[in-house]
Amino acid sequence: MTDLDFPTPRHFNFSRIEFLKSAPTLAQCPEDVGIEVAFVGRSNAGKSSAINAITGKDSLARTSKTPGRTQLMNFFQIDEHRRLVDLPGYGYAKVPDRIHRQIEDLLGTYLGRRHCLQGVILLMDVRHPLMPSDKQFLDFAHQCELPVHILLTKCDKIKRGASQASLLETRRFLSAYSQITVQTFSALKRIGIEEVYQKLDEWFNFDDGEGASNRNFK
Ligand SMILES: Nc1nc2c(ncn2[C@@H]2O[C@H](COP(=O)(O)OP(=O)(O)OP(=O)(O)O)[C@@H](O)[C@H]2O)c(=O)[nH]1
Ligand SMILES: [Mg+2]
Repeated sequence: MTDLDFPTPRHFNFSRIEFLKSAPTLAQCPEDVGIEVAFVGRSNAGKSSAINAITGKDSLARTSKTPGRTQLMNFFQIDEHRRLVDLPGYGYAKVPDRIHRQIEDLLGTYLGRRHCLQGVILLMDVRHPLMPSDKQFLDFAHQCELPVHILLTKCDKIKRGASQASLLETRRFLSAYSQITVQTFSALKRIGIEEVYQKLDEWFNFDDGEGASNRNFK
């Protein structure tokens, strides 16, 4: 375990974020240094939309009504030491088996072996949380001891009571896991953005001047 040896900005800031590269394999990813936070979830869950809402850049990550749009790992550079990663979606039934396996292998390799990966933002549609592929992902993350923060997305599509019920149900399920937090979210209405910032501040070691401690690498 080593302390981070790069300076900590005093404020969370995405103003300079830009697309860095797309990678089809772990070998083609940027050098495994600094800190990465990756967005994962079923195809069409809203990963790319969340990245755009969180960074305040409408067309940074490509969004689509057609599931399975993001098939490569897309890296976005926040600053010299920090990156967000938009990962391919899993669980889309219409993708041929061969592509399914390719995506699963890619996700497993990246999530299991990437040293600079500090945490994962898992997106699930608030109307259909904890699908079998999500549970499979949570087990995998648990085995790898990967911290996970869940966004129950598209909460603008249902009434507040229904989204709170989904939140409670998900929390109940998660009581068996450690290192997993959950919140409701809407990219469209920007609901829950502050909560996401708090989590990213923690993972990215952004210091608000209130004495946030150095984070360690895994
Ligand atoms: N109403 C609403 N629609 C959303 C929200 N987030 C995403 N969407 C819509 O859901 C669809 C899929 O969003 P994407 O962000 O492309 O989803 P993705 O998870 O990146 O999908 P893949 O790259 O295919 O895995 C798009 O039509 C978005 O406009 C949200 O918070 N509210
Ligand atoms: Mg996408």
